[in-house]
Amino acid sequence: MSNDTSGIEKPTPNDWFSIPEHGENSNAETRLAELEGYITPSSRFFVRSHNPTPTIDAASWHLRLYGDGLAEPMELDYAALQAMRQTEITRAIECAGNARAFFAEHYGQQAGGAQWHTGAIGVARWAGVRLRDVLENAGVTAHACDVLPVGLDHKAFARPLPITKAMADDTLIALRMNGERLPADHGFPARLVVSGWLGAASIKWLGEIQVSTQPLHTHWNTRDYTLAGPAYPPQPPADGIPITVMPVMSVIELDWNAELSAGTRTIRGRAFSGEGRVARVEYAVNDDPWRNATLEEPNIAAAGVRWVFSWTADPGEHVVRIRATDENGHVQPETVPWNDHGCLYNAIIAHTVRVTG
Ligand SMILES: Nc1nc2c(c(=O)[nH]1)N[C@H]1C(S)=C(S)[C@@H](COP(=O)(O)O)O[C@H]1N2
Ligand SMILES: [Mo]
Repeated sequence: MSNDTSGIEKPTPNDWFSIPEHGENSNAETRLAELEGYITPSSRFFVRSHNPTPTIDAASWHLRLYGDGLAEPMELDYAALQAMRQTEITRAIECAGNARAFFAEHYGQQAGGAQWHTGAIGVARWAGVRLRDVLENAGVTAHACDVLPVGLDHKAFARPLPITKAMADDTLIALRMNGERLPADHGFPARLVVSGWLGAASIKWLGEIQVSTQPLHTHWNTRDYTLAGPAYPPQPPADGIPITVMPVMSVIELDWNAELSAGTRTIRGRAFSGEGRVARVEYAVNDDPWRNATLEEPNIAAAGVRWVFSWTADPGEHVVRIRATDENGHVQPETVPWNDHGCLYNAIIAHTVRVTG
């Protein structure tokens, strides 16, 4: 059933969310057309879970740290994490499968998985403890290589990350989202926020963290969330290239196949790069040349920027294209090579807009 969101706790009304085809009952994407402002309210933040939202009692919850990369195993409860130094960062979380539906548009064949349009991205203020502080308290050794956070959801979701990323300033064990305790659907009582990386790295409902002196592998960095297919060499034991940083991408804050009335219209959207700040956003209407959109403050690395342009819309069918460039000079491409899991579709998208007279 494609409209079933029974695995999500919060309301997912039609004016805030659309439900991707071939998703699980715990998937809902944000309708970007209904958003205002830089921060995505938690009530409207997309949900991408592989299992229904679990109910976790913070009073009896523990985070267990173990593995041969630590001096000794350790357990922390909710109060202990709250008592540690808290840091707040503003960051996007974007699913690696965001815009997967466009593989079908482009290649005439669906890539397997939830058919997201462009709403599997959101920006929030995340507050909590640096993962580095927790690892250092647990006596992380110089030989630590990989860190494996494990979720407490049914069929525990788990995806490793290298120790260097785990120790970064902006890798957090978040306890709060947008000034409130984490909502259940977004990982209560604690989730990881791995800045700039695919959403799948930001493990929700954290239960365990293994620290290993050896490289670690799970289904989620070997058989999914990889770039696999004819254009990509396998990296055994992975079927392709395990995805890390998210590429430069833009979204337009209009519904898919939007209808507008004729006149001077303000077109808005966002652009994002996992690697840094966005340097430029351009737009092109029909066959007109590319022009610069205006970037609005704030412009935060790995959280993105809002852009705007004014358009004199005449009645008829129009095609609007957006192209973002990040500060490292990476530009959204015209096409993205096919990959079997339908990940990292960041090509320029042709938005059809119907203008009525
Ligand atoms: N425990 C757990 N963590 C998880 C997931 C999951 O299914 N279980 N999904 C991941 C994926 S694929 C994404 S894109 C993000 C989505 O975060 P959100 O639901 O808060 O938007 O959570 C990640 N963390
Ligand atoms: Mo994801």
